[in-house]
Amino acid sequence: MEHKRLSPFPADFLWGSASAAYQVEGAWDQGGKGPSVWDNFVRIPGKTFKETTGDVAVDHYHKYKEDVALMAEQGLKAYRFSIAWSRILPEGSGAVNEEGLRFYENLIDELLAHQIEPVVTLYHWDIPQALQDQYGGWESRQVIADFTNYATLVFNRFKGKVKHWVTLNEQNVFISHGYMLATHPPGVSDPKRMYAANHHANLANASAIKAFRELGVPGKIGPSFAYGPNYAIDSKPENVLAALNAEEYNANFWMDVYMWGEYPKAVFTWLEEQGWAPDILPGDTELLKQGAPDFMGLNYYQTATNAFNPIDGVGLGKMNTTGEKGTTEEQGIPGLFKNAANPYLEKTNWDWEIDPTGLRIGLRRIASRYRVPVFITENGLGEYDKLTAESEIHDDYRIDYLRRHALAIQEAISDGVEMIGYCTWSFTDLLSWLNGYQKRYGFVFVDRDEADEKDLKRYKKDSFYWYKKTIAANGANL
Ligand code: BGP
Repeated sequence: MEHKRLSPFPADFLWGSASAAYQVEGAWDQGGKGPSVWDNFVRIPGKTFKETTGDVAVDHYHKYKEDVALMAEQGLKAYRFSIAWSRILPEGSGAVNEEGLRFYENLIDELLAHQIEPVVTLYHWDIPQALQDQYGGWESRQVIADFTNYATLVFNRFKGKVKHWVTLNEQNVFISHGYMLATHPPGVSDPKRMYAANHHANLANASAIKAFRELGVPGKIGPSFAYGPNYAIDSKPENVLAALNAEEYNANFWMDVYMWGEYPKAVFTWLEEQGWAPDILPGDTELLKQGAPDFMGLNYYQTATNAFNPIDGVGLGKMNTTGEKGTTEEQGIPGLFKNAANPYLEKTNWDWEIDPTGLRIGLRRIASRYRVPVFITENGLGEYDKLTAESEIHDDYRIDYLRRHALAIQEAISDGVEMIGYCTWSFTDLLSWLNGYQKRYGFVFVDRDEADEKDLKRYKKDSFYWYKKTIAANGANL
């Protein structure tokens, strides 16, 4: 279906950009902040690329005014950032750290003073270490009440100023990396524990949304989900079935629960067979259904292409965290599906397939299945960038990536998908959890690397100016 004429972006479309507390703030032990699980995890040898940490990150905690000034210069309409739970509640629950609340209040006020809408993520992976120590974090049902208490505190403090709220960022990623791949904290590899923790995260998400409504907070709330739409490698029926398995297992398994409060039947049956199904207690389904989001937040980076995988086939594989193209290992779920290279798509140096049409497909699938507006809360290109002798960064590859993805959004809008906005990942360069500082995403280059914090000076990349023009034209220049 090719549109001859594209519909324009809505007049109030939020052209934005995003970050997460641990990846930008630094000041990990300042301002009364308690440690989060990431503060400890990065100190375990071999866990991150070249042992990088977010101790200093890009020092946004101290440089936020400078960063907001750059956002204002670009004409950004929205800035998505996350609140570090342990800056507000150093112990996870109990005593409130007013200094932490004040930092975010200052940031929000600074944004509003420049007509930039703050989009607040409540949780971007940094659960307080105190809760991990006390009861195993997401593995205990106690986390539902504690997360709701934290969310309520933040809602009450910032209601009226913040109109779009994100509950959990990429639950599918922090749960699978934390409890299956062991590449994120708490570094566990145990499917039974993973599905239990995941169920608690679902309940915490629903409970926070329910509280949001009960408090009468004006605005909209939803989770941000890392969705990579699945394709079959070809039309061989067993490969098409593998792609369906992947879509149900990797996507519907989360989004159906957010929207409908129920797990997809086939996946749940499979989990029961393995002995891994979470315990669904009386009242759980009711709570999940009461916590249906107002929008689906979509973090889109790539699609996945799938093929048949026999019962004794390939399992978990290593990711490319070095930027050496072609080092991603083959992976899948035996008996369900495996991933295969898509012959039609180019890859980044970290082996992420570049697929703007996949974004249109993903938007269409979400809109048709769930009938809610979509807010793209992340999309971007992680690449090596070079600061020239003239202090410029010629990231035409990033402009090309973002332009094609923005066009795919416009096509989806023309298809009838209701869109709230587009937050690119990321505004400044920042720490990539497992890939250090060399995998850059920003419109603004930050001069530091793994070995040396240097002066953390900010430099506008070519993409900065491109996005500025795009925002000014409300996307009419794509
Ligand atoms: C998403 C996360 C972000 C960010 C991004 C890029 O999964 O929500 O926090 O890191 O991916 O990923 P990476 O840094 O691994 O390249």
